[in-house]
Amino acid sequence: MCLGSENGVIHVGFFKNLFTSKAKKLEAEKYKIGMAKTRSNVLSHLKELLDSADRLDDDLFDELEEIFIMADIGVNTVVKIVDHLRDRVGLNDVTTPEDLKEMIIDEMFKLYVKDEIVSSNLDIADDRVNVILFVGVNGVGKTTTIAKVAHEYKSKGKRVLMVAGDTFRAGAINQLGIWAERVGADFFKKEEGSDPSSVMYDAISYAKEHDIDLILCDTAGRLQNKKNLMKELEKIHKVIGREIDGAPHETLLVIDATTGQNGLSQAKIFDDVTNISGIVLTKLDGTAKGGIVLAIRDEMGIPIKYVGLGEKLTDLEHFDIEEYIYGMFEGIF
Ligand SMILES: Nc1nc2c(ncn2[C@@H]2O[C@H](COP(=O)(O)OP(=O)(O)OP(=O)(O)O)[C@@H](O)[C@H]2O)c(=O)[nH]1
Ligand SMILES: [Mg+2]
Repeated sequence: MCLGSENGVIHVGFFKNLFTSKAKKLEAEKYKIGMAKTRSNVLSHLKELLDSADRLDDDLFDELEEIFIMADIGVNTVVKIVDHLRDRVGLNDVTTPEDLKEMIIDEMFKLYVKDEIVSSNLDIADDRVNVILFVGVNGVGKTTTIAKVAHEYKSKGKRVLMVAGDTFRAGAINQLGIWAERVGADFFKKEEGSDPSSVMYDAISYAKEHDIDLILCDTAGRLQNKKNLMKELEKIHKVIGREIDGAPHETLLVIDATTGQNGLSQAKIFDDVTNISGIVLTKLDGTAKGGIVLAIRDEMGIPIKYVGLGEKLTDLEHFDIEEYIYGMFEGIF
């Protein structure tokens, strides 16, 4: 990852030089628009704090903690970040709040990247039928995200099948059907109340007969009973895996950013019962709690693959930590 970082500290003014390609800059602008609330409601306080402070004392670090917690970075993660900052300030003999800005950004990058290459690409290959399963609690944006992903892959020339695996209510089936028509994707459904696993089984037969490249499976988000949820998801996984080797190739957990830490604890239940390969964080545009990205990464260790930045089909972005940080801090630092 190229961040212009040397000796652990990012170069002063790195925002200006962050994006050299035009395409990348354009993508970053979408984050900037989508994260306007986080930037203006919370992180602008950070600028005020650092611009008005004249030394790095305990009060300043306490206030930093408060601001990060307001941005929903999560208490454990915030404590980690601020402890690192205190240590580094001491070790590097940093004395001015201005220098601390670069360190804050650097710590956030490091927290996300850790020691590995974090890719937001999906495991999708050209020579097979690919299956992606979407899970998550009610109302987080599963169905809308499926439509957005379908739109993305249709635009890339793939044949996409949207599968109505949320058989719990008729409305869910219809909603997905309407999206499929709008996107121009194939659509597979059975009647309300059908066993979701049997829907998946039949949908895979359809996919094999119709040269489908990518199957996107909707699921119901009921969480009332962990045991049932586990059983249902296990069964779905088993059926899909039996019909297509190595499938589902991705199981994406959808989390609503506006529900903050609460959403995060719900999400952990899914992580307990099924093998999650990536996170989709929706409604980042509707919240001042954009810091939740860092809490999810730190507490769940699962990469964020997509972020939802609005309700339109094109309001879905592959997650990129540089663009995200840019969206949070641009104009503040
Ligand atoms: N602002 C904003 N709204 C979103 C985003 N993603 C989804 N929504 C909205 O969130 C609401 C719920 O979305 P759905 O896709 O129906 O959620 P779901 O998880 O399928 O819900 P259930 O099927 O009831 O479990 C809808 O009004 C969407 O338009 C996003 O990224 N930003
Ligand atoms: Mg739905």
